[in-house]
Amino acid sequence: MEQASVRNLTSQLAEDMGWLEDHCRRQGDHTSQAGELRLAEALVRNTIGPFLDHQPPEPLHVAVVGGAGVGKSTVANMLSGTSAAEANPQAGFTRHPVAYTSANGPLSWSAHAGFLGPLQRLSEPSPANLDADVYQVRRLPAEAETFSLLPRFVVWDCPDMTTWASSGYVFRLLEVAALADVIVYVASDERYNDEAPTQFLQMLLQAGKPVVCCLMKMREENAPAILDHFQKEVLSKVGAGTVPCLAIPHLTAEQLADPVRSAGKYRIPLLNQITVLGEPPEAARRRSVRWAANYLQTAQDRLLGAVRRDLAALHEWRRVVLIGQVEFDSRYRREYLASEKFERFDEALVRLIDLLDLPGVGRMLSNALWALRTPYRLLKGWAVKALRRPEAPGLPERPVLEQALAGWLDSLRKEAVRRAGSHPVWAYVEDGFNRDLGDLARQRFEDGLRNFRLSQADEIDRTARAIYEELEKSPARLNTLRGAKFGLDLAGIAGSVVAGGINWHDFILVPLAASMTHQLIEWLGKGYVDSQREGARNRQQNLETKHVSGPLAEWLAQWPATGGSAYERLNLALRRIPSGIRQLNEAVTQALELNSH
Ligand SMILES: Nc1nc2c(ncn2[C@@H]2O[C@H](COP(=O)(O)OP(=O)(O)O)[C@@H](O)[C@H]2O)c(=O)[nH]1
Ligand SMILES: [Mg+2]
Repeated sequence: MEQASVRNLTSQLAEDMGWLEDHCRRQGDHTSQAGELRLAEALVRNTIGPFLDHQPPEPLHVAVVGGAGVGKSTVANMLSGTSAAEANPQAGFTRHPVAYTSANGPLSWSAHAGFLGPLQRLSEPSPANLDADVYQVRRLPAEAETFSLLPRFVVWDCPDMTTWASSGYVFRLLEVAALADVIVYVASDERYNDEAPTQFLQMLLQAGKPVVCCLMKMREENAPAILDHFQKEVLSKVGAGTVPCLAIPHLTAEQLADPVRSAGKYRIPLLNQITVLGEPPEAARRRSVRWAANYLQTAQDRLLGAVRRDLAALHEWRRVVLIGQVEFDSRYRREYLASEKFERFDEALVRLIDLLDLPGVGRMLSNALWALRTPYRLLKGWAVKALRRPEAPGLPERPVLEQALAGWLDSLRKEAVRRAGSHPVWAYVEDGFNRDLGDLARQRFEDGLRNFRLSQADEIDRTARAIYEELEKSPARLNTLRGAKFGLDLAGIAGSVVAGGINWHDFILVPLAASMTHQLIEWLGKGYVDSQREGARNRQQNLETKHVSGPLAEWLAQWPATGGSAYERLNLALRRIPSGIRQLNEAVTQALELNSH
């Protein structure tokens, strides 16, 4: 992959995850997922990004983490061989990450674009309790190198792991934890089982970070028991396989003041553990990168799971919209289409019947037959009038559609109000209705209606015309039908003459036969036209769905995720993250292979 596209990929992925993280935090109820997302995005920008950008493996990074007041700064001092970190009895003193590096070491590692994400590097030295999204780098005198991890490692003293909700500095710590090639997890005897730090520890282990544990401040004689207890009660529960654990019993004031000379007994084994994990640096860094990429892949579902509730709510909204659409369509059918006659079809029927009469000489015969049918026609006209049930006049189309729309929008609004407490999507929709969602929907409806009208006029006309045009266009078929009808007429007349001989009965039977054959033809024609009419009704329903209710339903269902809303951004992030993770994994695999040759 090209260098530029690798950079785009990492920054896009980190940005999308960052957006999800903020989204989770805004929702308030899944801050631990926000924490995982933060770790994931920080792995992308602080570990994978620089590696793909060919950053050299040295210096490695070691981060000292743990609960409040457990002795992190004290341990950081042991690692850096100084007392530069402010060990402070006040819990939560360290509010932003502080890096300790050798005066001679390179600083280019901090120059990578996006390094530590939102944390700005402080240019002026400041106390560690400055509470802001910053980090600082303290360069230690060269002598510190003699008895410490410097310059091979940068030592990071971090803010406390207290609670997920704590005023935001937990996220600063995660930024550095993601960067680290080695984690030193510090716990003190009185609080090594605290819930939040244990969760953090578990998360770091899941992310494949090599961890060394330091248990602090116990009485020397209690150390073995406490180490044992910690293994059983904490490490085995978080699924940690073999995590090296060291005890650093309560130090004297003198040891605290000068850990290099006075506390070597505890310090040297700790330095050894970390050095082993960083040897050789290339391998250590490659392992960090491999694990980071694996973690993204395996934790993906859980990471995106944080927003599953949002997706479920959006899905539910869509379902409710579609239920409304079904009701809208069936109201249109019930209240309008079912009673609509489509008069064009009656005209078409008349023309169809007319067509079946013979032209030319045949016309005269037809006229004669027509005359013969006069008594029947008069009788029928009278009967039809007498028997016709008064029909309920159908409502005009527009008011029916308008009422159906009002009903639809009303039910959506009620549903939104009812569910507003269950998920912010519903509150968002309710708010939309309080503003202009109803008006916007009505505008959409009008647009749809206009398109519907255009296609509809055309459609009915065409179907009705097709009824007789088709026949007109095929003279052979027309003539066959005409012949058949005429034949029927004659047969009927001849039949009645034969049956009764020629006498006065014929004045009744012949017109009756002519009328009956005509009625038969009319019925056949009417059946045909009626089936065409029903077909037209169905097509009209489909056109309505296609132009009016369908587009409107789609628009309404999408509405919460459009117009720059949070849900629009959410959808975008959800689309991009999985493919981003896959591509990043491919790039990592490729780069690791290249590197190993
Ligand atoms: N006497 C004594 N005090 C300690 C020991 N470890 C830490 N402390 C003190 O406990 C307090 C908190 O330690 P610190 O390293 O600042 O903890 P942090 O908040 O985790 O960075 C400081 O006042 C330290 O001096 C120890 O082994 N012996
Ligand atoms: Mg501290």
